[in-house]
Amino acid sequence: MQAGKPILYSYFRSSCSWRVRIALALKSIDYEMIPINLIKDGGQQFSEEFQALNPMKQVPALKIDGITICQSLAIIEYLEETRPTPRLLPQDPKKRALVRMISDLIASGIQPLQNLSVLNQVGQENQLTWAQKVITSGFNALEQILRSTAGKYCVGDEVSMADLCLVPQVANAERFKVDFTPYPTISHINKTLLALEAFQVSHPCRQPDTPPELRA
Ligand SMILES: N[C@@H](CCC(=O)N[C@@H](CS)C(=O)NCC(=O)O)C(=O)O
Repeated sequence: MQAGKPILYSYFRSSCSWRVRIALALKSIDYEMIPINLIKDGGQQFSEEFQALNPMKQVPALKIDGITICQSLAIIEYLEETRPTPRLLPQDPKKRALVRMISDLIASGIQPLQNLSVLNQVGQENQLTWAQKVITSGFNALEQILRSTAGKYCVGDEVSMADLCLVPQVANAERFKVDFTPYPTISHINKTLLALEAFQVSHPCRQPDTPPELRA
């Protein structure tokens, strides 16, 4: 088994990488970051070296405890099982199911439809309309669900994996200029979460690979 710090392969703007950065921050796990620039050099995710780590050619990937884990939710679940404090999945099985349901809604039902490789397929002139359409469709469902599950956060009053998915997806929606008027619950939870330190230190505007013009 490998000793030493975990290594996160991340891109500042990647919403899936941000999910994991929040988990690492909440659980106070010290780590090294290796930036993978998804644009530069035609996309560093396509390099042979990176493909050896993640054959899906996507970030994030986390080297930890002698293994490499890809897929942000699998990474978060591993961190949860090996470093359980603070909890990101509620103890109650019903709440746990709701957290996984919301996480999957975003991670399977929204983000993959508007990721970089899909946007490249739909063509430059259609990208904005396409991204708005898929995010709006997902957010319409999410807003309705959150009205019954939310307290302070997505499910009740404890920060959970669902919140780690929500905030980065809202940032994507903002980048694509989605109208938030129909989403008061999503907006309110997002604002509450962004006030927490773990969400701030992991924010795309504060990463080692954030370009100077996007730093805040
Ligand atoms: N299901 C994966 C999705 C990973 C993913 O889509 N990563 C994006 C950045 S958020 C990526 O690396 N895209 C590169 C590309 O599309 O070429 C996860 O949750 O980790």
